[in-house]
Amino acid sequence: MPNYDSKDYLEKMNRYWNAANYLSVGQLFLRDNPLLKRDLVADDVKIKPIGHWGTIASQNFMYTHLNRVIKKYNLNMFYIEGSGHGGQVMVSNSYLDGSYSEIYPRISQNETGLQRLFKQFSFSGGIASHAAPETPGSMHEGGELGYSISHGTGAILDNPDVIAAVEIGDGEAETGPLAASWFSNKFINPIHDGAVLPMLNLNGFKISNPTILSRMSDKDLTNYFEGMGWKPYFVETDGDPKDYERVHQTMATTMDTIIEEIKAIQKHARDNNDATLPHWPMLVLRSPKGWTGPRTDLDGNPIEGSFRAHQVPIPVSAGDMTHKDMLISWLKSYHPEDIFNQNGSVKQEIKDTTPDGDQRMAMNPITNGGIKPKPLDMPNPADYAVKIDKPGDKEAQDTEVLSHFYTDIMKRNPTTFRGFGPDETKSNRFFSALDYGKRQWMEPIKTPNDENMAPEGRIIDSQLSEHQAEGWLEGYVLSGRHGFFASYEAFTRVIDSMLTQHYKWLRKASEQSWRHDYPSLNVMNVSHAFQQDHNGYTHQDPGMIGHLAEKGHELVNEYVPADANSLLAVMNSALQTREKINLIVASKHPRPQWFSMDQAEKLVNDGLGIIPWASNDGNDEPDVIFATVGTEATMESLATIDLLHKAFPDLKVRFVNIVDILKLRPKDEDQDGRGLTNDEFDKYFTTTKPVIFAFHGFENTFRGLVYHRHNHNVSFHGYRENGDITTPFDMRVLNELDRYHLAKDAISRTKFADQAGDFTSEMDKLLAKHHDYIRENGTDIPEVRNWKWSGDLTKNLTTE
Ligand SMILES: Cc1ncc(C[n+]2csc(CCOP(=O)(O)OP(=O)(O)O)c2C)c(N)n1
Repeated sequence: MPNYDSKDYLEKMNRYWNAANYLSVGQLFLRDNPLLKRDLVADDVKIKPIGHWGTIASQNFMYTHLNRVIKKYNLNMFYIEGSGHGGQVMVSNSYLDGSYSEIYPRISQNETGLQRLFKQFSFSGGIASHAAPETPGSMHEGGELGYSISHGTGAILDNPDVIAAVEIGDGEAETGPLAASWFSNKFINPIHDGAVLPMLNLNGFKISNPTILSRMSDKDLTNYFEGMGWKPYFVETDGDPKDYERVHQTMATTMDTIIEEIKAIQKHARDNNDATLPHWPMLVLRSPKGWTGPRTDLDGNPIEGSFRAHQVPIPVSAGDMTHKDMLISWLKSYHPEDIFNQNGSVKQEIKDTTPDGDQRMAMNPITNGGIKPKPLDMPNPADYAVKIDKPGDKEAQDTEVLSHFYTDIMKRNPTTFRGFGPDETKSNRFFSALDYGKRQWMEPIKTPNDENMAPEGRIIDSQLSEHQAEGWLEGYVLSGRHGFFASYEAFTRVIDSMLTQHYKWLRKASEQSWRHDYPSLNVMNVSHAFQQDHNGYTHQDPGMIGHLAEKGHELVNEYVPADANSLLAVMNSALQTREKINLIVASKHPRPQWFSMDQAEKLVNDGLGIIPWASNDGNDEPDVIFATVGTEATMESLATIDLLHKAFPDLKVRFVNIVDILKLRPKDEDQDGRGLTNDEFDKYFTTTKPVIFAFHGFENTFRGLVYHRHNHNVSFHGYRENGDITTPFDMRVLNELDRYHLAKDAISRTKFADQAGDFTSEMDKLLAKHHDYIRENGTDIPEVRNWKWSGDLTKNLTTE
């Protein structure tokens, strides 16, 4: 075994670091002549070098030292590249440890492979300029900054042997999500979970500004991080940043201390069953931006140690070779003759500093679908179903019913299923799951003031941060486990760009044949737009439906179940899907229950269905079709049918409930094959009959979904951006999603329109009564409060 502390070993590591830096600069500029064996000519250089230099050498330095501690301490570790845009880092290091060529044999370990490696970077038909799905060892989409610690934390939950080495840019550290994510340590259980090692790179600059943290003193930084529960260790390169030997020595000693401390924390906790919240160590590396690169630009301004190092620091390209000597001397400063053999392969003594097999960070299985991933062991959702004797007879809280299902999933899958949320699990009525699973919480627990808290909880919802909760879930599912994130509907908008980034990850990852797949990301929008009567307008926004629908891709599912059994059937399906973003809009307030478990399962399998007990059109074409999406839309439409049937007994009605709303999209439109064909659509909705489309969501989202269909006789009633603190029914009236507006609209579109004068006046009177009554009494009119589905419509029919 080598002496990892010897001068000789550190000297080899320095050569390895040089190699990684050489490869990274080569990727930025070159498309040929990778070993500079001949004079550098314009054709050897990219026409437009694109990429980032500033972050590279410091990250390569960290990677070099992580390789050392992995070998020295036999670690199971993976790397997250937080500051993004330094795409060469993980590529260069995985090339040096051989994994890149194993995954992409075209990029071979010789001069031809090097040439291809250089050319493909940030190049048409090539690879991204930041850590991406095509990057071996990455489980983190590095384009949008801010989520590195949350992703690392999600991945090490329930993975006690793993350390997430998370590099964080000092610019990235200024983002809201990253600043919030220092709190992740409050939720890491040293017995059952692994560890996160944050490595903050204070390189001093962002794109063109200094960074805030880098201008703070070590004392203030120490106070800050200690206050946040971390124990910071500083490694600084100032003095002479080129004094590499000293910096390697300091870094090696510091990394030893950090790893030994992590191990000691875990050993103590595990030997003594003591999960007391520790102060986990972290690294702060102060190094110049653009370290080891060109020192000044043509005007004498500093590049190294300045924002000028951020992207491409010197003006060399195929079109302008005037300063090619700057590039050549920069590349040669890494001594390629000490790195490469004559045929372009990397010298063995350099390769010897990297770990082997799956211990290479680029090959750690946690970053590629997880360590021994397994499907969930699912209970039967029918065991939790609400028994339906007569549709609408019973009320239930859909999420409360679902919670019992979740509880048993937790029991059957004690280390692979978790719930996440921003302090809303109780508000969203997941009572049973909280009672059984508890919230994971490592700070002191104060009973009876606290409730359902435990160091080994299965739900993490005790930080009020949508970014954190969703980011942890992403880390958890990208490392092969299962779960859900449940939040207020209006505030999942806070993380809509995170969902976009996750979507991009899934899309690109699915194009990589070597990547394993992942469990889906389940996002539950509870406390939704029509159940915010107590919080009002600020809490109403169903826009996530439109945001994700716009992707036009099968990677997104959107379910809006109308009752508890439909929600059970939806979650039973969603939790078993792979590589999707499942958006589920769920009701938490007591609402009438409609569908038997069999009906609910069929609705979810088919995506939508004609409901026989609410339709009297038999085999004929109806006079009007009610299409509904969601709890309130379904209840109001059924109430409308009751009103209409009483006034117009001959009116032929068809009632269609839609659960899987993207089924409405035309088959093969955009990149989505799941939708109904026109023939299928016409069977549900005819080509000419009026469709009163009542749904949960902005109207344009649904207009877009049915725009290309034959039937344009569709009237839309969705969320019209109207709201207030008011009564539950008034929330619907304000958006004309209530029974009285629906009834007026429906009848006016049928052959009974001419006879509808009295009926319409009656509806207006009821709306006026409602208006005055709620202002006087603060509750809904008795006609609404006491309404129950009559079933009169089908009383004399033989439908079930
Ligand atoms: C959320 C987000 N905002 C802005 C950007 C644009 N951007 C890319 S790199 C960068 C500066 C990053 O600085 P830092 O994290 O310190 O990284 P480094 O200095 O290591 O390059 C910015 C603002 C981004 N990628 N993501």
